[in-house]
Amino acid sequence: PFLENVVKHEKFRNGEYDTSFIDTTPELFIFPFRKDRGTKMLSYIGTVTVNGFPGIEKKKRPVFPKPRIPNLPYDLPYQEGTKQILDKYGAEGLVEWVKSQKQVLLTDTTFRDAHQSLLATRMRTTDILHIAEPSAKLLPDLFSFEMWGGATFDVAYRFLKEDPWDRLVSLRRKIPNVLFQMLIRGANAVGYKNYPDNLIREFVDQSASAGIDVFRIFDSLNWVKGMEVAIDAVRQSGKIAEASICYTGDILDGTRTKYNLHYYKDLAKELEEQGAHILGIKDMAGLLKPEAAYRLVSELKETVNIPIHLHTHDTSGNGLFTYARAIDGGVDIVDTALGTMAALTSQPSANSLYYALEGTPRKPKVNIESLEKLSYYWEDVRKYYQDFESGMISPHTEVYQHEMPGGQYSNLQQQARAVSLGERWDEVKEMYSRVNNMFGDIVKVTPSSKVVGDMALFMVQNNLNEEEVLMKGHMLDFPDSVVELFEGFLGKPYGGFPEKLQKIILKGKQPLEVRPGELLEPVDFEKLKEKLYKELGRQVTSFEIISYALYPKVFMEYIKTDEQYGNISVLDTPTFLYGMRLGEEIEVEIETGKTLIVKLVSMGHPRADGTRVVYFELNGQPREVFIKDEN
Ligand code: 3PY
Ligand code: ZN
Repeated sequence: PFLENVVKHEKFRNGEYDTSFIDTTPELFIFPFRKDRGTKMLSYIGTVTVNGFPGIEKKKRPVFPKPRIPNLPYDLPYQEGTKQILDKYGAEGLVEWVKSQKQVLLTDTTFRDAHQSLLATRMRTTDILHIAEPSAKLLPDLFSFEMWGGATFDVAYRFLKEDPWDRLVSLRRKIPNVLFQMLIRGANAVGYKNYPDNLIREFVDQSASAGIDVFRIFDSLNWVKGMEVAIDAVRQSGKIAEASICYTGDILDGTRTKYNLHYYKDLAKELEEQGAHILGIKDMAGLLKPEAAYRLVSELKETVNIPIHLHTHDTSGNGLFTYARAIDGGVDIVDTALGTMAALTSQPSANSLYYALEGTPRKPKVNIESLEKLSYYWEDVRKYYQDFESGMISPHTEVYQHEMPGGQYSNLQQQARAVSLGERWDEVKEMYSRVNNMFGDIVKVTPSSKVVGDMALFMVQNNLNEEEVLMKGHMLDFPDSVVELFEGFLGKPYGGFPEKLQKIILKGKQPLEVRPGELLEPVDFEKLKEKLYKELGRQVTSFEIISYALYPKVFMEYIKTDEQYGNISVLDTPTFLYGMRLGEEIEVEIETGKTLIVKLVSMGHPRADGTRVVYFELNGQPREVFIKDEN
């Protein structure tokens, strides 16, 4: 440790030392208390057992059934799939292959949007990894697995205390045959604000090299300028740019003309001209009604010459009907989730769509038994995350009123609970729609949807209505995200912002006239590398540098937890969320072939200093850890 302290010391690293360095630098003799991996892990288990998991009510670990993993012959090979088509024939070749398909192709969103939408994005890598190989072997004819991006990136660090890049790399190893798809928010990447252009390029490059094949790119205000850099970066990387239009409003409603068919056709044409390989229609809230889907898809098929990939959410209960009509209209690919992770705020069920299309020429090439078997697994795993369920148990047609994205519903609900507005959730939903009108009816999808959500929470919390905001606005301290939106940091909404409200919110600041990326200083990756080397005292990976550039605070907090508890992503989810029961024994595979056996023996009473001693056995040896009781 002494030598480590020397080489890590700033003066030593900068070459500012002489023979008196050791005598004049007392901190070289301060050695961090190092806990071994086992003790770190026991500290985590002890902490969550004593104090519960942040954000969910503390309770005794429930008893869960063992998830049913399909039993496959051990030597069942991987069948070649779309990944091999891309690798052999490139993006253009893959596009030609898609166009030549008569069947409708499926994307499975179970690994990403389904849990983002149903379980507040809390699905852990270990639960996905356990079913990855069976999924690849049982569903080789999928177009893609959507498995990364969107909110999964920051939630992994923030709440799951795991590294999202590890998820990507380890899943890629288990799924070599089907395309991997991610959701990227244009200039906002996987974040909630615009980033410098070179960061977007670096993020795309690294994601492509780590395993992403299809990038669904969108802009939260449908502002094509905000997508240009990402589209170009994806094309440069040789991967597939699926540039998307976000669907909002209702093209069937003659009284709401802002987002009409012409608007979407112009946008689609523009995206094709920008270099999209595939056109995505991202119906993030599930507002696209069946007949609107038919009209939109058939018109867009006439407008562009690239395949169309439709994404919806089943919140209203109309999702399958929407897909059926979109399929009549000629859509090439649709997003579905496995039955037990489908419906409601998630995607329509792949299992149901299979049966819905029986007897039609466009029935997807997928094995229904495989879908059912994989659904069993998710039925079991979903129970682990019961505390993150939104409570929605039946279709909500009110989504046509509030227009909240499926991926936002359970997350905003968590946010509302966190600021003690859980009881006023109905008001928050209603306010969400009123805020949209105040903002001039904007596209609502991350991050613009988050701003609408922040403003709705702000207004409900402060008991404000629209008139009061206009009257007292000069005295109100609006959420930062609202000010930034009106400054133009998320780009320009179609039709501009309502000027009066903009003036009130900006309080004299001038809005941007250009693309935010043009003003932001490029990230100096070398400098960041140095900085992180100094702070962490070790070499860092390109992935870590990007994560730090995107989320400095969140990333550093994750590092702190990692130092405190070690790699807790290896814990099973019941233990991770609920800790252990007295007398219980678990196995933890901390690395391939190395397993720890942990038994919770007993727990002492709180002592005068507020700590409790928790007694474990680790591989049969007694161990105790001291846990601060926060209750
Ligand atoms: C995201 O950006 O995370 C979304 O899923 C938007 O729908
Ligand atoms: Zn979605």
